[in-house]
Amino acid sequence: MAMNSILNTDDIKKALDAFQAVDSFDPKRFFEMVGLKAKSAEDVKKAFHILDADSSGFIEEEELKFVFKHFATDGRDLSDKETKAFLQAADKDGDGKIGAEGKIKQYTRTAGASHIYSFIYFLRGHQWEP
Ligand SMILES: [Ca+2]
Repeated sequence: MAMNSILNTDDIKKALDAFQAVDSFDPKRFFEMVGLKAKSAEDVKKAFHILDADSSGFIEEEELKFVFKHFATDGRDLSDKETKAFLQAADKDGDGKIGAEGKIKQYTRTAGASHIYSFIYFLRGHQWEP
């Protein structure tokens, strides 16, 4: 599965072009531009699984670095600075990876859902509601 099966190819291209300059990456803006922010929980879940390349259930720092590669084979690597900023923006409980986050983890456990919803939370800025 590739991102272009979920997202519009033109949107992907526009977003990649917008953040072509090193240290210009804005993760929230990027995911908004590629159209992922407006996608259904089901599609965001698919995107999460693509970004979680080793299927660990988390998106780790190493996977964040290569986030553009999942959108285009010639996408540039993120700089260390961008990778750290990305991680900080989405890693609410500071465990060094994006996945089950503190309160959200508790909430999703109760709801019987999975950590993927913390990614949705990151994208949309509010709690995922079942
Ligand atoms: Ca992973």
